[in-house]
Amino acid sequence: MQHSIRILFLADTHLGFDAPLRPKVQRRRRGDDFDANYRKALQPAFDRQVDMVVHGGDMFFRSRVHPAIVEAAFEPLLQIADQGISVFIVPGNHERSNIPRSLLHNHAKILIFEQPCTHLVNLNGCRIALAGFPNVRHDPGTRFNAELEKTAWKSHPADIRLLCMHQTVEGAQVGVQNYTFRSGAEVIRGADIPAGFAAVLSGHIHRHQVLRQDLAGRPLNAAVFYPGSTERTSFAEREEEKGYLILTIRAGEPVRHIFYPLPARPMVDLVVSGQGLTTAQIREQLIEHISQQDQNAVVRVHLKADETGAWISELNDRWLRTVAPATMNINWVYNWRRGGDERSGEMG
Ligand SMILES: [Mn+2]
Repeated sequence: MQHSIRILFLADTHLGFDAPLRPKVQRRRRGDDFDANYRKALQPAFDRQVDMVVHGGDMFFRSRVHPAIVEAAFEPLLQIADQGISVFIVPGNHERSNIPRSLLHNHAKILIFEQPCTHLVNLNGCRIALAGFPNVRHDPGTRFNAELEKTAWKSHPADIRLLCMHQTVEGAQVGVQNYTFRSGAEVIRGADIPAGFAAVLSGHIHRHQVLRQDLAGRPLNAAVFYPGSTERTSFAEREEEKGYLILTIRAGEPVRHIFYPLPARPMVDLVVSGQGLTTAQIREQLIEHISQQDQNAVVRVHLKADETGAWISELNDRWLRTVAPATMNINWVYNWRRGGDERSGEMG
């Protein structure tokens, strides 16, 4: 009887987010949450509960991060690879040329899809082919077929084929309003996924989801698995559970998956009406509102008022931190629009 293959699949870890090496302001940093969840997500590999690890891209939160953060991120991957577990990495939109990946290139068990290619792994007599390509930023909808062709996935004999990428596929949903990607240059059509793959493993979409059909209701040739990000990277993700996937694969059978949730702190929008109030009254109102929040919350404060000039320098972010518990992240958002999900309120 053939063994099944277990794959730990995580993506969009965005390490380095709110993690300054020499902070000018002493306050709780969300970078620690990102780091902790990254390590929690990798634990099944340390415990040897999986046969391989795939990181679906956006390991870091932007294309330039301090070498110390890169080193800290690679260290657990090197340890896992030292245990003989293969680690596959898809370069995401946040990391292409600027991340010094040479630390990883020297390890035979760490394989990075620097260009379109297919890696072969032999596990328990089962030949697994992982085809993949780095994030295509411009016009992936049109270029998908060509990128896939460049991996030469068909020319490798295999029992199981997987496609690894960092892209948006038709039908993927994001945000509190369930924005759905339908068509356009940045969207890969579901119908373009060819028959022959057991599964598509993709990063990039921060909400965990599994796509099995296109928007016309036609079944996809292979399910598209998004583990989602391992932490909430913006307020648009405030209602999403975060975690990672373990996929169980057996030749000729549908891929099974289990989503393992990771801790995420509550995210709160605090809207204060300052209309017709004095600075002292606004101060009291803010103190009252803040005291009602979870002390580990990530809070962004909006004020609805026409005139904000008089009190803004007094009740600034620094002041907010003095009245909030030290365990809270809190700051003002000035460019808020009702119903907007702009990526404001992030802490740099
Ligand atoms: Mn991302």
